[in-house]
Amino acid sequence: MKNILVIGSVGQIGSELTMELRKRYGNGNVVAGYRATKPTGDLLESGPAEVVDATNIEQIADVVKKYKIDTIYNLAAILSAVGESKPLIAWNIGIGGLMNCLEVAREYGCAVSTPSSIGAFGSSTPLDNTPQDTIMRPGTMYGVSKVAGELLGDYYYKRFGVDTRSVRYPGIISNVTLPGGGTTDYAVEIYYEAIKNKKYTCPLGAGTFLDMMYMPDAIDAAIDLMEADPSKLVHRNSFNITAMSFDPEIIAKEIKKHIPDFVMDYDVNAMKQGIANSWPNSMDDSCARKEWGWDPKWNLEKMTLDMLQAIRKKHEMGLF
Ligand code: NAD
Ligand code: AKB
Repeated sequence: MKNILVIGSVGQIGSELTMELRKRYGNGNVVAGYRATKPTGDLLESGPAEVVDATNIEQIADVVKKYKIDTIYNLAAILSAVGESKPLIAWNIGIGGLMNCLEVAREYGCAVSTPSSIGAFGSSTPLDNTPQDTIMRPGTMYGVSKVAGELLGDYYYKRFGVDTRSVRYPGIISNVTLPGGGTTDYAVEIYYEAIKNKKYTCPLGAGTFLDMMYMPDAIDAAIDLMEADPSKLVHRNSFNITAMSFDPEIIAKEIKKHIPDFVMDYDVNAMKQGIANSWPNSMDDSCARKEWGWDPKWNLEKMTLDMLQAIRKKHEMGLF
């Protein structure tokens, strides 16, 4: 990777991935692609930024030509909860946007990374120790687009030799940019509410186990996979990866170790609960470990300490 375009660079993952890519490959070599919201602060000032709507193939091609892009990270998506009320938009961005990236990549010889998700699985999938290769019949538009996206990635690799690689992310927890409307957002919101109000009302019920990951591991995974030796890759789209699995009770207990008067109650959101119930409790990520050395560094204890420190600092600065 030398010249990189990140589409969706102001989102939860994009805002941190773009900065890490700039650190590793040079500020001028990583273009922050955005659609409606212009990047601000370091993201805007540290390197090039261009309007790139994933649904506009000319815009992607123009930026690829202008900056001699060799790798596209396509992060444009509508996440699971929002996607249920906007299925057509979710499909057009998730699949129309991906098709545009793949076609541009085919013409200009780019590699493409488009994250998949635990949302690609559904209630007929084995939900414990979910295998890499298993039944995938999701019950959400988000999941339908993720399965189709995985298949398209493999198709463009096999049919046209486009270097497509991707991970199936679990819920990503971070403290820079808020999550964009998913089912796992609660695991970020709980930290903000713990700092601000010492109280959180959880939309998922006790006992709802889901895979999760701290952002630094998510960023490393995205970059390490694109840097991996292709001769070692048996799979391509997409690799199960996970760092921890917990339910709301477990994360609340961990927060209480640092904020003893923190309390959590429940107001279960039926739509989010239904989605969460159809997703894995915990995935088997042994293929990622074997094929490209996936090895997460952050567990719940370490992450909670770091999250609370970072969010407390933001609160003291009056940022929320
Ligand atoms: P996000 O919603 O925070 O960011 C997505 C970004 O894409 C936003 O900035 C949005 O403005 C932009 N966007 C929307 N439509 C666009 C378009 N037509 N053209 C260009 N940009 C557009 O999402 P995220 O959490 O950063 O997720 C990034 C990717 O990772 C997505 O594919 C998502 O499905 C996947 N993922 C995320 C998580 C997670 O927990 N965050 C977990 C699994 C997979
Ligand atoms: C969501 O909940 O939609 C995302 C995801 C796990 O894909 N965070």
